[in-house]
Amino acid sequence: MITTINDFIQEFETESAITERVLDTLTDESLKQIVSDNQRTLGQIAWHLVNSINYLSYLGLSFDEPLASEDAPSSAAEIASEYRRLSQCMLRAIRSQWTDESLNQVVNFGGQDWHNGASLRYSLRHEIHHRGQMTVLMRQAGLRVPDVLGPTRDDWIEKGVKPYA
Ligand code: NI
Repeated sequence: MITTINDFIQEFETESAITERVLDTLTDESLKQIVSDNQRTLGQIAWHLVNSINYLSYLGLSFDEPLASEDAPSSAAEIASEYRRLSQCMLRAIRSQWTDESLNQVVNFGGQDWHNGASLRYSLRHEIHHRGQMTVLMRQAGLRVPDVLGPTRDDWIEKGVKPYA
């Protein structure tokens, strides 16, 4: 449960710096990498991560810029820049429209009651979940995965350290 706006902003900024590193590593070609036949592509998962920020606007926050589109762009640079735009939009909305008290309010969404604090926490976990899926597909697409929560295998090799299996 997130109980203060500041807690959320700090947590979001820590995570979004990592997400930006991951998104900035994508190439247009890599977006076509698929999980398996008839499953989502890396580009669709990346875009799902980005346009899920829209959901916070359905909880009563009003964004001062257009929401992210439904369809995934074919440009990796556009996905990364839309993530930055939407994130800033969402943070501006939270800072200007919610107080710590707002986090205790309950909003009915899709037939379920959601505490705003729980929704913010869910949005962080959702981003982390899909980011984890992305890094596997990025490896399969031949990209070098950036540091997410510690050095990568490539980082160890570069330092001359034998990576753990
Ligand atoms: Ni999802």
